[in-house]
Amino acid sequence: MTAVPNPGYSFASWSDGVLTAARTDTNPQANLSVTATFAMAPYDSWVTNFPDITNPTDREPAADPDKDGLANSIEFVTGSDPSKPSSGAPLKTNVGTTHVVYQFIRVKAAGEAGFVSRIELSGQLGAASWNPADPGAVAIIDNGPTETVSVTLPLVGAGKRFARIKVIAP
Ligand SMILES: [Ca+2]
Repeated sequence: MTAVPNPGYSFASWSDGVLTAARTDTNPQANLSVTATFAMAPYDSWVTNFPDITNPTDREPAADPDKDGLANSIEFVTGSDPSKPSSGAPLKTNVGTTHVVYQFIRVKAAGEAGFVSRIELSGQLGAASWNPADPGAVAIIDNGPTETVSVTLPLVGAGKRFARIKVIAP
């Protein structure tokens, strides 16, 4: 038999300790009664913290029910409240004399749930012009439950540079 989770859940374990969702019990000598336990997926568990978001489509990762320009997936990754407009952008910019640093803090559990997040750069904001920062410019500091992601780049002369947080939901 196989334990099949509902959407938003994943199989956790059987009550007798078997850890694979699919199992075959051969030659049982007595009646066998086992129960499957399911765990809510991290994103779905997180979104239940915000009961004000009642419309199911507003609970999707790509939705932005508080209309602050940050999709739920970004609010999940950066740990903000998707039901109240966020004050201030999660991506911070610090301009020094020779370099600029772009930085955001992300929740490690969101990465473990398969939400890939990174800083992307563009010279002219066109939809196809965004590229991930060069890995050599990226630094990640472990803060325990969160990580600080930084991209440090030399200041450009007269050119413009734009930066954004990109989150790819699983
Ligand atoms: Ca939002």
